[in-house]
Amino acid sequence: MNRTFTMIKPDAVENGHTGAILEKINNAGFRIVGLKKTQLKLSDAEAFYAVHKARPFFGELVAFMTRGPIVAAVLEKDNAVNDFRTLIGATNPAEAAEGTIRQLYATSIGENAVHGSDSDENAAIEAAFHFSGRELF
Ligand code: FUP
Repeated sequence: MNRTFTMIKPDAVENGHTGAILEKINNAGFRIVGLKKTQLKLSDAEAFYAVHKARPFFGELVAFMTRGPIVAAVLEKDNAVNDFRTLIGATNPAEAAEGTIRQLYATSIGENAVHGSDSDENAAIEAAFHFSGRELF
C-alpha cells in the first residue's frame, strides 16, 4: 500500500463540490487515512508551494490557496500517487481527461479544484506538513 496527499482547493470547496469529490475518491478505491477542513495562512501556502517560488504565477497561487478553506486528506491505495494523478487529470482542466475530477470540477489552470502529490517522497513531506501522526489512521 502507498499513500498520497490531496487538498480539495478553495474553488471546489466554495462551489460545494467537497462531497462529490470525496465520493469519487472513495469509489476509486482510496482509503481515507486522514481528513481535515482547514484554511492555509499565507506563510503556509508559501512554504507548501516553495518549489514554485520563482514562477510568474506564484503570487496568484498563494492568494488563491489562502482565500478560503481547503479539505486536506491522506489517501491509501496500491500505486496511490500515480492512480490519484490519473483520477484528478491534467493540471489544466481544458486538457483533463473525461470524467476526471479536474475535468468535472475545476475552472482554470490556476483554480483547478484539487492537488495531488507527484511522488512518494513529496506525498510523505506534504502529509507531514498538514497532519500529525495522531491524525492518521
Ligand atoms: P499539479 O502537479 O498538476 O498540481 O501541477 P503543478 O505542480 O505544475 O502546479 C501546481 C499549481 O500551480 C497548480 F495546481 C496551479 C498552479 N499553476 C498555475 O497557476 N499556472 C500554471 O501555469 C501552472 C500551475
